[in-house]
Amino acid sequence: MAILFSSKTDDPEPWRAALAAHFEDLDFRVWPDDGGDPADVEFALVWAQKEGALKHYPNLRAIFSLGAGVEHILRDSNLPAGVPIVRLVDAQLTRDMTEYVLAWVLYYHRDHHRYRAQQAARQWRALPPVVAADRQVGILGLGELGRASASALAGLGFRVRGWSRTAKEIEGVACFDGAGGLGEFLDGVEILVCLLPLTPETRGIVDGALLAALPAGACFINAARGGHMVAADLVAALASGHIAGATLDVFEPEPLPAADPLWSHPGVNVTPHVASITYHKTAAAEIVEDIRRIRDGGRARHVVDPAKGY
Ligand code: NDP
Ligand code: OXD
Repeated sequence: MAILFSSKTDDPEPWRAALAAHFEDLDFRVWPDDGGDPADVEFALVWAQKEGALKHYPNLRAIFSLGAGVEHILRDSNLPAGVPIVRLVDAQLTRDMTEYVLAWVLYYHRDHHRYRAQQAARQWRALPPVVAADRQVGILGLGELGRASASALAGLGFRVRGWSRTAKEIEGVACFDGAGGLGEFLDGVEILVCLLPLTPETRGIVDGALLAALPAGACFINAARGGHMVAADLVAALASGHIAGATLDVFEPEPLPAADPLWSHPGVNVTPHVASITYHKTAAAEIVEDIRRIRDGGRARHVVDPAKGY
């Protein structure tokens, strides 16, 4: 069975090894030196493929994203028509994202951003504590990742609210939906976490107006995509003191250029797109399950709706 691998950033070898453990007849081809007859290729595993590259495979049955996001596939205006695009849903990916969100929410909740500033000034001063039950955390996006983070935070006793496109019911989480529900969702959110997919609707959503709707001293964690955030608006909100801190894992462009002022901003923590990293073994097992379903005449489980963009 021929599988095409195409990624500018991922090493193909661990994927080859992980898939070879499941398929004895694996013919693993790495774009562009894919060799052989393109007509043999049934499946593609991709991260930000070259525009139009997938059109050269007439018998492609599914395109798998190497991660949860799919905007890196959908930005290609020359995709083969009718071939399902499948996003990655993997329990390990979800666990890792939950850890990242918990770590940084706790950082802000326990005032580590303020203690860091106090340390720089050699200032020994205990800040008045706020208990989790009095802390309002908001999650933009209640999908696989957002829902798990929201539930974990609720389990720690935080007041949690979440926002999604369609209505949700999640135990311990106040749910808001749609453009009409955004204002009510934001009201009183002291720590805001972005876990939305990047789509034409969500690009630039975290702008000056959204940040202004948060209470003074709020903090922001972006573990989704750099394109969700208007960086200049965030820097202005930090400068005014309205936003007290930001943790950013994702940027546009990536890597974050060395000259970007965000690197040295005292109110910003930068991580290099590591909130949740795809593990070859667990991810390959999910992809293999879908390949088996398709080959048995069924459908992959997490097919993207190109019209929605996620
Ligand atoms: P899902 O597709 O499972 O969930 C997306 C959520 O966003 C859904 O709740 C959806 O609403 C909501 N949503 C989408 N569009 C809108 C909108 N216009 N208005 C309101 N809500 C909206 O995605 P995942 O949870 O699996 O992943 C989310 C994103 O996290 C990925 O797309 C990726 O960009 C990012 N990511 C980042 C990583 C990192 O290391 N930094 C690692 C993995 C993922 P509804 O439920 O109603 O459809
Ligand atoms: C993903 C990512 O989308 O790692 O999975 O960003």
